[in-house]
Amino acid sequence: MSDCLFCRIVARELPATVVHETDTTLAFRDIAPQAPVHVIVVPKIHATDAVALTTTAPGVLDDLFRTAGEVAKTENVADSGYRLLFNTGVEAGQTVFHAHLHVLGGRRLGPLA
Ligand code: DGP
Repeated sequence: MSDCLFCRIVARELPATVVHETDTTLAFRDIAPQAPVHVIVVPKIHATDAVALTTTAPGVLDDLFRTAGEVAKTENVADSGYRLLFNTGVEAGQTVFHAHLHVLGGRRLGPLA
């Protein structure tokens, strides 16, 4: 989708600090990090949110988690622990309507609001 921010990052039309890439996923640093490690993992295919992705490209959800696991290792938070989070819909705080998995770590994270 040409007007989707994360599609444009996937297409390399917009810059991002990429930390990991597979055939189906791209992982890059969040522009406004909420923790020392804050990486966004997106499917290369467009889907509005994670649940929509289960219909659009079911297997890719597994790929997102696999990539998140690799990111956790390379960012050195795999042993200490990290948070994986999908915001889904406006009330949950989703602001970019292309499915994305947040990988957060590097500090003790508080309870979810
Ligand atoms: P969410 O609130 O769950 O939709 O998360 C969207 C995240 O995307 C938010 O943490 C900030 C991040 N973000 C927004 N615009 C950009 C951008 O242009 N580049 C990067 N790297 N991250 C962005």
